[in-house]
Amino acid sequence: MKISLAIIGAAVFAAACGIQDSHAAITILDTANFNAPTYSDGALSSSTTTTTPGQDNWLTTSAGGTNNISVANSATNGTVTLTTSGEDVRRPFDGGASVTSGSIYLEADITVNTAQATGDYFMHLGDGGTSNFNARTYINSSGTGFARALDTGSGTPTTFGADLLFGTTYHVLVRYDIISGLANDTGALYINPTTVDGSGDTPYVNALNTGVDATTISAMYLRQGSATAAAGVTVDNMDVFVQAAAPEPASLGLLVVGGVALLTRRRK
Ligand SMILES: [Ca+2]
Ligand SMILES: [Ca+2]
Repeated sequence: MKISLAIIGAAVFAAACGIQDSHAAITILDTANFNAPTYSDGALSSSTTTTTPGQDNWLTTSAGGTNNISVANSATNGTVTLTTSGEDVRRPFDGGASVTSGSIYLEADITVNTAQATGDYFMHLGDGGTSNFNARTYINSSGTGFARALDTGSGTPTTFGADLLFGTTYHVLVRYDIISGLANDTGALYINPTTVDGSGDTPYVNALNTGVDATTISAMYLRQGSATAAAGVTVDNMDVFVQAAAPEPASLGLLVVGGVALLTRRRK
């Protein structure tokens, strides 16, 4: 929450100064840093059912109890590490929020340890259930390292980006655009973007539109893919956010003036 308050504060300041900032109003829908005291070492969810909350409301999506996705090092700076096969998990957006239009953003810090030629997806968005998955982010082996790709829905990615390095932590940002109509959603994947929403950066790769477009996005997911295709990857600092339309600078200016007047009155 500190982050969003800081952003809102910066936005108010920017608006009051007449600065146009497209990232002004950000709403964080979901976040996970895998750190104590919220998290402790062990499975995010060990349930064999798909509806029983585990740590911090993480739910089993499939194969609970088999190669559970687990938190490590939570006392210092917790992370989760995905391998191949076994449990997949998801975390519904806080307060049951859902997104049915516009752009939605998923970000995380990832360190890839191993990858395979075929490639598989390890992180995505979805409708909160166990089968409708969108913004599927893939990793395959490439050159001496790995590469990433993004599909809007189910399918096989054909567009992998440039080679990246094993053992290096990258900040990845995924944008998914819900567009009215069938088979027309878009998106982009950014590596170490310099802007919050990637708007000032060149995408590492654009999403391939395949499968069924999203109608509702209401959870973030981690997935351990096929034994012959998936990567080994460590994940930290996941979150999902949307941008609200920024208020008009004029009305925000009045709001700031009103706030100052109120403070002045209280001090008297
Ligand atoms: Ca952490
Ligand atoms: Ca669409």
